[in-house]
Amino acid sequence: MKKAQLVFVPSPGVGHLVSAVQFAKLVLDRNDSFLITMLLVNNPYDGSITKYIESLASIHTHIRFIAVPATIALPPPEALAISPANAFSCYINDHKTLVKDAIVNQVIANNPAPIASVVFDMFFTAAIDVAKELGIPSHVFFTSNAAFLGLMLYLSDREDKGEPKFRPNDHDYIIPYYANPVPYRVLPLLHTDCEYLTFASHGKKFKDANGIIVNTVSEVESHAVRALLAKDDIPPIFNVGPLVDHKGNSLSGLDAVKRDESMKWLDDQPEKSVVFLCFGSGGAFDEAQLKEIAIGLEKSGHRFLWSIRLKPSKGQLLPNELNNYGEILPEGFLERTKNTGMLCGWAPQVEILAHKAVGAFVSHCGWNSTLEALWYGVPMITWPLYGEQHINAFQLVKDLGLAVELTLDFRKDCPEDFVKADDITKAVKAMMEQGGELRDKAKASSEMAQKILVEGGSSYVAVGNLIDQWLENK
Ligand code: UPG
Repeated sequence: MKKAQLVFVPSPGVGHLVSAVQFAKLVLDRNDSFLITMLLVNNPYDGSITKYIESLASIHTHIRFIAVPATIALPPPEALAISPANAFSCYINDHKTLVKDAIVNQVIANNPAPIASVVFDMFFTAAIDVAKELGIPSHVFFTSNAAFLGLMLYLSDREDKGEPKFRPNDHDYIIPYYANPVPYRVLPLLHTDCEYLTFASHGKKFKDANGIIVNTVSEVESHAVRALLAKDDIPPIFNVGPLVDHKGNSLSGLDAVKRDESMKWLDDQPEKSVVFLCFGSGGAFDEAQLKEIAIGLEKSGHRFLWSIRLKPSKGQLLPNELNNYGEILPEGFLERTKNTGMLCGWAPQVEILAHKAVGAFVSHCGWNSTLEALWYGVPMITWPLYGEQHINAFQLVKDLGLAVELTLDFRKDCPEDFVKADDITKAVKAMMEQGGELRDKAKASSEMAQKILVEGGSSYVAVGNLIDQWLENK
């Protein structure tokens, strides 16, 4: 069979890379006539990514990883703090020419097989122009959910109609992709006009692509998926999720001894008795908040496995050994909880969620974490930190009934935002002691998610349709 090429350009963040790589693998599993090249943009703020990519490259020898030269000036940390989506988008999109050069000189020049598509991350919409200049189709790879895709399209429509940006005293918004009216407080990522415009302008560009690939479970997000289907000014949507890296231990920062320690500890715990706490690739807290979490967990009386990370404040060194957290946590906490609790650093999250001892997941509601919990039927407790995590948490609690609310509007870098120990205790107890209904729902969603990937399932069909589109484009 004649080969076709695909060029993937993911964003340089763990939460974006994981699903892009999973998707590339899935495409190759379905049709190994594709040659896939991943063009990788440098992310010096996250050293763990380099390790992750090195391990990926050694495992997935059938995917070619090419680093785009690291010559673009980095957004200064202050710009990232003020307007993260904007600073991150500008940085990635400034790679436009470098990406074009890489496609011409390293992909086209090395192989005569035609490129069926440039599959680019939701933040790298300049890739559409690159693809157009080269006469190649392009597809958005949307690493978050269908409802959030809808929200970005909705913002772009509001802009086109000259409607106002979001303001604190607005009534809750009726956004067709969410079943319930959405309050301003769960949209902190759109509170500044600059961030609002960033998401609106990416949303507008999506319309110029040849398709939008979404990492979601259509049957779980049925409301959003239906609303997107009803929209007639967007390219075809392919819901190909849930893309989960079941061997997630190739991820950064995890050493085998620590992994074994956590897993062995879980093996000794009763079924569904452990609350797992983990807050994604950027989830760290200050000392006071860590202390408060410890108090809340201890008071709940439930077992816990906590991926703990301290946010470095100026001049402060991170405790590099977990035992050193004893100095930060309440006096005697580690001793008192030594039979019921376990701390870890970077967690083997997917393996933990798959373990029968885990009964609930306190999560920042990053979309990969959400899909991983969904796959393994673990009900969630919401503690969003930044990005679109708040609106994800809102959707999980209010629209989908898959999570208990701990907070929906905590902002990671807002010193006045603080989650109290009592609220943590209450949410943990609510889930562990009265969460039967949520647990049943999580189980049902898990069964659904596992069905749709196999032959005849909606994701399976979507991937097939996409591959057909690519091969016709060839
Ligand atoms: N993970 C671990 N161990 C840890 C922490 C994370 O294995 O200790 C893994 C986790 O299993 C998941 C990934 O790292 O596969 C994290 O992804 P995600 O849950 O999506 O969180 P973020 O890294 O925060 O992801 C970014 C954004 C988030 C967005 C997501 C997808 O912060 O808001 O939903 O990208 O676009």
